[in-house]
Amino acid sequence: METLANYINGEFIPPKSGNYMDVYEPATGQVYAKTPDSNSADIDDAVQSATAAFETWSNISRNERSKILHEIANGIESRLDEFAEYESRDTGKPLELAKSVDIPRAVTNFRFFADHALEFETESILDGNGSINKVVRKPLGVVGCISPWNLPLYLFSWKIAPALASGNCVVGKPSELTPYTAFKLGEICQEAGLPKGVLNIVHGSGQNTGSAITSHPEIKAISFTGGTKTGETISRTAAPLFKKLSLELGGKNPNIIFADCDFDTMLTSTIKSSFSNQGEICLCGSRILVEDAIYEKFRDAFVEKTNALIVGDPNDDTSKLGALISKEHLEKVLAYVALAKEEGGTVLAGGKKTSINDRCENGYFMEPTIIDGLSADCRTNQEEIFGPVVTLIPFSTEAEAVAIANSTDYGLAATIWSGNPDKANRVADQIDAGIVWINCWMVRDLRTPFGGMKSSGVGREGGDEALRFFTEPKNICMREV
Ligand code: TXE
Repeated sequence: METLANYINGEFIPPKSGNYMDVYEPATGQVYAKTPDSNSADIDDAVQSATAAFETWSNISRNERSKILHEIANGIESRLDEFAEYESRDTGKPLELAKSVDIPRAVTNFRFFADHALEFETESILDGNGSINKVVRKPLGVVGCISPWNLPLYLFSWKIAPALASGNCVVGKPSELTPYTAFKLGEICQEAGLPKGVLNIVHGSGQNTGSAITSHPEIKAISFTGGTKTGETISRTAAPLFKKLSLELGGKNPNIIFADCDFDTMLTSTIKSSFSNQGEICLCGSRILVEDAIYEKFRDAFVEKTNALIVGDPNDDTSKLGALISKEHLEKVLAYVALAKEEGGTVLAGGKKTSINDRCENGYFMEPTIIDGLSADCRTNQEEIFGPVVTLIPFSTEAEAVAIANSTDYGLAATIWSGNPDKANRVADQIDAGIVWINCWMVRDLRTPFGGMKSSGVGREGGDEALRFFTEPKNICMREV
């Protein structure tokens, strides 16, 4: 059994406490590795090495930093298949998805910020009365990046790349459920010539390692993606220390389907937005609002397509859904199906745990599930499930669709399907969500702001927003002499 190590000051080292946690392969239910459960002593070491590296890293040219980030991207890309296998083993997601989405996107994250940081300009503001304001931005120092298990390297790199590109040194923690690609990223950094201490990857639980990061006085900012409750806990710890906070939290995203949409395109996309990555993407649409006029037509076609999706061994090319992340998470998602039934819902497809033969017989698999007949305000329609479960909700007017869409505490993303651009834009304007897609889903230009409103988060990632977050502005106002 493999034993993972922390990557601190450019070296792989064991946790000081000697404590480890089991790492499970969700598709088999078997433990395949041990990962450190680091504590504040390890975080102290990581912060010390990051602090020591900061002066050099923040002062080398942007071009130099950019070159090294490109080398990291190249390093991951040259081992893409291998990294995809690690990611699929850790998460239970289909290997094909890890190969086509997760790892390529991690490569793109490093490349994008390597280039984007070069274009991030100092602003100049002339006041017309003889003075000029120059807004310069400096890196913060040592920053903390904490990421979840659903898109492990994709989301880890989405934070680390802008932090490093703008001159910060990082103490990063991947989810304890999916540590492997972050562990291997240390090798890539060594090969890419990233100076020691610039990126430190410390493994462990949220309770021990995560909280040691958020409470460390020398860590100037926390960029976090994960559950809303964890976001609350982190805010409570970090706010009194005046840390900058970027929180990307949960969602309960509505898909609003109008009768005048391109039905076939909408249906194909809705299958993806419901069940990609077993529904474990914060951007998945979990409440499908359908205009009365096409409700039955949509329901029947959607059920038929969903029943045709193959849940199977992540290593099989035919598998569209793999295993859920953990036994506990599978039980949580199944409990929501039971709750939906109690709340009066009808399960139209799926709803059960499913068994896969041979090596996957103890894996955490579940059928893609569709439920209808629930009120918009019941718990099933209000709480984040984060699994392959969607509900159907009919609506009759635009105003009703908007009211239902906005009726949860969340406000991450929404999708609108309509052949009428005026109507679609009018509705988009009224939806409380950080990201609204019209006639598409998951189309991302990395320059655009990414994040949620309400309980879905604070702040935005992506493009300039990320570089602003990881830098401190200073306004220098000079009067002409
Ligand atoms: O997230 P956690 P989990 C949602 C989804 C899911 C729920 C729980 O609803 O069911 O969150 O998932 C670290 N201080 N999303 O348990 O616990 C933890 O170790 C500092 C939405 O994985 O929030 C991990 O590295 N750190 C989401 C990271 O936080 C702490 C993606 C996320 O873990 C900590 C994943 C603490 N006190 C889950 N406690 C999305 N929006 O993409 C935990 N962590």
